[in-house]
Amino acid sequence: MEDTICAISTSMGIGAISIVRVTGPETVDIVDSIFDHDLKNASSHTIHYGHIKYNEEVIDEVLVMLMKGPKTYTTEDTIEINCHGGINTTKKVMEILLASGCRLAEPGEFTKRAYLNGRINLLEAESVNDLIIAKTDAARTLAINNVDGKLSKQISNLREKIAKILANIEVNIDYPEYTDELEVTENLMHEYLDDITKELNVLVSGAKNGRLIKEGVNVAIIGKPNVGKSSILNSLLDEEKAIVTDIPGTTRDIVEGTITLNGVAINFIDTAGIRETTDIVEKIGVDKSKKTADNADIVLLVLNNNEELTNEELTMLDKYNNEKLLVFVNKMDLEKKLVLPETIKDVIYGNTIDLDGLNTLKEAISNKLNLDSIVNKDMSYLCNLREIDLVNKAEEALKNAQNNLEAGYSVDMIEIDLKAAWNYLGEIMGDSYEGELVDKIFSNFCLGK
Ligand SMILES: Nc1nc2c(ncn2[C@@H]2O[C@H](COP(=O)(O)OP(=O)(O)O)[C@@H](O)[C@H]2O)c(=O)[nH]1
Ligand SMILES: [Mg+2]
Repeated sequence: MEDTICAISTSMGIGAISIVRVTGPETVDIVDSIFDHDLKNASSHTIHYGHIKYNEEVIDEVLVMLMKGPKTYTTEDTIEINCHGGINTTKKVMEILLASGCRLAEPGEFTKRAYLNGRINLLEAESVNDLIIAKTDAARTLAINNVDGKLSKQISNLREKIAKILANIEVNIDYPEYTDELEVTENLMHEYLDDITKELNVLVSGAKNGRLIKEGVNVAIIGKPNVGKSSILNSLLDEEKAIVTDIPGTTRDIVEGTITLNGVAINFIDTAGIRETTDIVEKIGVDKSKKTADNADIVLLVLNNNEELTNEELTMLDKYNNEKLLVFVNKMDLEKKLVLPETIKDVIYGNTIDLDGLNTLKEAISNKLNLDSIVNKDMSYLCNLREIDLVNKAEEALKNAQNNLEAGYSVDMIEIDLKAAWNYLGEIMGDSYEGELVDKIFSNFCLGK
């Protein structure tokens, strides 16, 4: 990293303070040249009050945080200038830095340097971004846990296990005369693979939770017209978001709104009532409703307690009667005419006038997603697609290893799949491969004895 970069780290708008950040080898020299106090001889991790000056003109009164490497975010010399907020001053300080030898940083370049300089791994770097974009409490907790390296540690431990097995196999092959080293028999290999698979499965299934916490959950509210879908959305959101009338077919386009349950974003999507119709606009709405339901994480089918079940509703019960269906029987304040098939399990009863019914609905959604147990202060799940793709590949490689072992291939053939799994897990954290594996092998065994 030859050059010195700078960027505005706070968001651009009117505010009391803006932070301009500088990092790289020339950091101290550059900032010293535009600051009216000596920074070159100052000790590290100190704060300096003074003025940014350019061509004898005072630009701003600032605080300069001087942090010399390696104990900095990027490990390089870093300075943060706390200048006055507001667009003009902040931009001016940036302009002066650029004119004095800094280069404008690319997005994420400070964190990229932290990674390339070995201070954090790729998983932790990605988690920094997750922390910045987190919209809910759960997403924030997950991100900060991942930044702190809990997940990295879990993955590193698993890789360590795989590396030990690989080392064992290598020693068996290359140094058969070392009889004191453990011989990897087929039985032992089965044991090893089962153990690793179990640990990997925890990561794979945890990733589902990670996605749910990071991205939130989509709940499609569907049902025939006039059962109270839009009323439910409005009551949940506590605002008149969707139009409610007693005219069937009022909702035609999708209306959405988000609430938080256990710190997780739950996005409710109100849809047009599903029915046969010749109205072209309503028909498009009905098609959209069906698509929304197909793509949703949870389908909330609303029925009217005051009406008998229709064939169309039976079809919907049938179609979504799997993991993702929740049935809400609305209008319980009216006379009961609805009879539900006994096979339908997850049913909540209520009305949109009385809040209790909706609290039960919220609870049912939380239970269905298991939010109570998956959201906790110690959680650590993979949640980025790049990472999840790699953990799935690692799982695939392990399955191959299992299959090949069962098919009677020799243990050293299994080594190829194990190596692949080890590599994929390493890629999650951006580790380099062969060299590290070689080092590992020889650090585990005292072959020179
Ligand atoms: N009695 C009663 N009427 C309700 C209830 N929920 C909604 N409604 C009424 O049912 C009609 C249709 O409601 P709406 O939310 O527009 O239904 P949608 O077509 O399914 O979106 C409106 O007149 C609502 O006021 C309820 O729990 N009890
Ligand atoms: Mg509606």
